[in-house]
Amino acid sequence: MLRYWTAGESHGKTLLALVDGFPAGVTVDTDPINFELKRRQGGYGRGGRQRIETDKVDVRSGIWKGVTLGSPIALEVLNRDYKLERLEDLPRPRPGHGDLTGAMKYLGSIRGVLERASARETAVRVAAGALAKQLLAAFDISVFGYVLEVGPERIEPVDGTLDELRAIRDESEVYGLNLDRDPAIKQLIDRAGKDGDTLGGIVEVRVDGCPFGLGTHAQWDQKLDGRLAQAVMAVQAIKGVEIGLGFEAARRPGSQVHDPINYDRSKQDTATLGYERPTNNAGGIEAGMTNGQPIIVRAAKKPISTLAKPLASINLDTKEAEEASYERSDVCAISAASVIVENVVAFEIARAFIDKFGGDSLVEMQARYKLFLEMAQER
Ligand code: EPS
Repeated sequence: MLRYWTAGESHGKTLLALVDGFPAGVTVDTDPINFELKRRQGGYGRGGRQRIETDKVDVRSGIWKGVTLGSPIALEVLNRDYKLERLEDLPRPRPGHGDLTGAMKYLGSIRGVLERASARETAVRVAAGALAKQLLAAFDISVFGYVLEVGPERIEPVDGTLDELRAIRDESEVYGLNLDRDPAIKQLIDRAGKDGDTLGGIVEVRVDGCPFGLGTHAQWDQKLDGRLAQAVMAVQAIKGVEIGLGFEAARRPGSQVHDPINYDRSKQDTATLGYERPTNNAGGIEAGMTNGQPIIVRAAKKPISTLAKPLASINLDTKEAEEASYERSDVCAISAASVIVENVVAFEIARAFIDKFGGDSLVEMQARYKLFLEMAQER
């Protein structure tokens, strides 16, 4: 079973991810992991912290001569802005952050909760997901995330091949798929910043190349849509997750929701095994299992809760009404969210892949994958 945990505080010494159950025999290249870390730090609307940090992964265990051993892999990203011991507590909880809830739950400080609740922790989730992508790449599975909406504005994706769209996203300062929309989106973010406000948005992730049968209908906690929803919802500030048509499916009759099944023998060697669908409203998952179509996951992110023009709050010592505390923060982190959601989705796909094809070694997985495809083509 593939799984991971993280440790670390926003202004603590370090961030760690411990990845357990990763197969042996995968050549690990840290450059693509660092590329993802850099992308996560970027995007228009980020705050001063990102000028301090230069996130780089250090693989602390589990590899020998650049190849995984099948033993736990410890990933580390150091915090340059380590200053936790010097920081004071916050007196006035910020609405929307974990400040009030955590101080009550743990009967302690706000600082003790906010440091771990901070989205800084997502750096090592991205590192774990980017590692998982190197396993998926061996099976030609790609995971691609981008920004669809910022506040009230939509970035309608242009048409193009995956490679073309990737080039557009990597050129966009907001990580959208329509460069013409960048100026308006940047203006919107600038305005929010000037107003002391923040902005959220919607990101979409698309997974191409998954075979039939990742996930299972047989038990609730192994349904792939359920696992994806949990992983994505557990990203800081995410308030909604949709797969395929998502909430829109509820508004349409069945005839306009379900994807008709055709058969095209010439596509027998592709992920669909020839079972082509003119639409992909299911978002690649039926009954908790992949159906050979691209997986489509969307996530809604709320605006960052640290506001330069703070909302009403209470001083926890005096119980007097006061404005919420303000700490340096970002105006808009939706671009970063697209990188984070992309990578947590990648990890869940790798997990489901290992559940189906075993996870001791890459060579055994490849042999079992090939055998499964042969058997499924004959089904
Ligand atoms: C965050 C507050 C800001 C963000 C941080 C998340 O950090 P700081 O208080 O140090 O300015 O920049 O995100 C990151 C540091 C990061 O790497 O993503 C928060 O309160 O959640």
